[in-house]
Amino acid sequence: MTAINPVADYAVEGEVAVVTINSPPVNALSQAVREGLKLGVEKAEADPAVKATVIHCAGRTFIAGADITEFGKPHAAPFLPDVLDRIENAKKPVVAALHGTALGGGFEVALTAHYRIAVPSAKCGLPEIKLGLIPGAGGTQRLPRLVGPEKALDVILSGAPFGAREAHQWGVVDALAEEGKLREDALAYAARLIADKAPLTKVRDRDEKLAPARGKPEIFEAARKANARRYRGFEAWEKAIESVRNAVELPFDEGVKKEREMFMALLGSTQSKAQRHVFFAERAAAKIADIGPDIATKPIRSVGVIGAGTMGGGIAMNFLNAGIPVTIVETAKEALDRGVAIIRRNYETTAKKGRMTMAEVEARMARLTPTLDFAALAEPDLVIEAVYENMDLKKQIFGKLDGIARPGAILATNTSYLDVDAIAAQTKRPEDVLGMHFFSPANVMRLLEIVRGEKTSKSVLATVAALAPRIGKVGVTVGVCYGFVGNRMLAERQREAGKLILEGATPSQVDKVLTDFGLPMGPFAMSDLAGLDIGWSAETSKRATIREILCEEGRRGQKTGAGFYDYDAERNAKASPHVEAIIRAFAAEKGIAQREISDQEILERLVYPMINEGAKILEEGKAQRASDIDVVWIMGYGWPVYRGGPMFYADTVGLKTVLDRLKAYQAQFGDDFRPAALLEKLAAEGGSFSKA
Ligand code: T1G
Repeated sequence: MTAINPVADYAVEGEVAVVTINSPPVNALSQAVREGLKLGVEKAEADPAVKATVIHCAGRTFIAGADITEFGKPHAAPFLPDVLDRIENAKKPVVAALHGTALGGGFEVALTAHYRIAVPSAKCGLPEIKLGLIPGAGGTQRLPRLVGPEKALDVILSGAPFGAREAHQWGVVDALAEEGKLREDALAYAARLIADKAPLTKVRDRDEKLAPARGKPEIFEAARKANARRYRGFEAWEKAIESVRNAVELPFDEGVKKEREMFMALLGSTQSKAQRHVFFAERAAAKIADIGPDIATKPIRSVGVIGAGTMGGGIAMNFLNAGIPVTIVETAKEALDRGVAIIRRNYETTAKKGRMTMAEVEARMARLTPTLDFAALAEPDLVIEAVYENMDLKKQIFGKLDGIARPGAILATNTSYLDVDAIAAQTKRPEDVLGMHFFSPANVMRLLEIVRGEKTSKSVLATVAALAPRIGKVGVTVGVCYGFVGNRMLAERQREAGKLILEGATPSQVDKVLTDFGLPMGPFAMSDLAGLDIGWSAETSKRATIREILCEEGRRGQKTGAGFYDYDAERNAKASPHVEAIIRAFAAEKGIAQREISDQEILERLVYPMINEGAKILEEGKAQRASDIDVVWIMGYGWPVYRGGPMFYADTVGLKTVLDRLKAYQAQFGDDFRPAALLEKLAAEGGSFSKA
């Protein structure tokens, strides 16, 4: 065994050379890895004793793609296309031995080998679309030559990995190794290739899967139709379709050249920079400054949920899905039965869509123990309170829970806004108390705001942070303040939205500005969905706001068929002239001048105060880093990933621009727009949030 460079070594066993890449954590195609591959294959080519070469990787996975940390930095030779040429034009068969996740450029390396062997647990894939890219090293040209354009389009447009067994059926992988015996089976496979004088088949020369697709533009139209909704606002997906079409219609070298051009253009695009930012932001969010691997975590073997309403039921499902038994507690049988029935119905709906078997539905339901007996909460390692947003009730529950939950149990509140420290103070164990703020629908939205109380112990925090990925959530640790991070910023937007419709904009215009921006829905559609009557009471209502007027008229949102919008039986929204008249009359009563308001002003007045609030959140230390705020908004509210999150977006607009616009609005509308000190500072320094 000789070292080729710090991340690659070379050995010869019999007549087979083995080039081993070892570059933790995922053998990404850094400059050193590219160099190791190139020199290793060249060494094998020059070695007369060698008749075939195996490329494989040490550690957890075969090459998992280009090194995303290198993007945007000056690229050093050898460049990936040159490395791939060396492999594909080798005079001796090259075998790629796959384990773990052979993704992106890693899978493209494998596609330039003459043969591929994989362990059954291995996965392949081209996830570049998730980074706002298309495969940039031949993936859009070689994969269609193995599986045909339709399947290649599925793989490239979904970005989803596929397993080795499937790859073997598709002819992408030529042989399956025994689990845990990849190296030896790859060597044996290479030896057989030598013995059989196996041909040096290049994927690039194969045409049998392309020929039937020639002259069939409908293949690409179908792909466009099937993906238009999902990729609304994104750029890369249409380039991916174009590039696969080139594979069918153009000679290989021309197709690869065009692929590279499109890839390089996307690499420099704001959308791809945003999506790469989010890739790292999601991983950074899991890192808590003062919580190292030395902090012991507690076992979470069972969970209690207080409240079987929409949130309690959704929260319970997350744990049932992760195989963790749940005891769900209600005060009334009817509410308990209803909550359990909704959980079952959700699972059965998933099963009807073929995404779960009925056996799995029953297995999950078997892990659920519904009860009216609060004392049952003496058992679980974690108890999550999910009753409605009323501080007195939450305090009363935690006081009671303190006397029932077993010592060392973690006590969490799902509150969306309220003071977690005040709730913790109701117990004799505030160190065991924190917030676990799920986002509705709790079994779908990936965000979990982990609200760190003043007295929350490091062990409790570390335990819940480690639990988040186990239940399919991205945990973001936030500080105690009204609305924490997401809802505190949302309040800024809701306030401005309410003012804009009194000044002349309509609910539809305001909502459309945000849906055009890429959000799934605007503030008024969102209010109708949630229900206008949250926190409203007929007793105290006095037509003081548009919302009160609508609630008093029975227009309480989608659930009543009318709110800001009118809804048909399928809950399709339509602008309501009646609501428009209410708004105009209300504004006239208040003496608010009406005017045409531009979409740009609406966008700035909705988004810039959110950014400004984000700056204050950072100043106050209620979020660890700006990218955490981006993760909150992408995972919790559907902020378009191709815009990177509110703070990343501010950097792309330019902090000086944001500051100037806030100052202009402050002069016109007052101190709701007063710029945060951090924003002033960064703008003055020409700085950015992502580098703050
Ligand atoms: N580059 C750099 N670092 C990477 C990386 C990559 N491609 N993939 C992962 N990491 C880091 C990650 O930041 C984390 O670091 C650690 O590895 C573990 O990752 C030419 C141009 C491979 C399935 O998109 O999907 O090839 O936080 O926490 O959950 O056409 O990482 O520990 O410091 O995610 O076990 C295409 C992206 C690139 C794959 C492992 N490839 N990675 O998941 O661990 S573009 C990808 C993943 C490309 C070509 C184009 C996952 C994983 P740290 P992790 P995991």
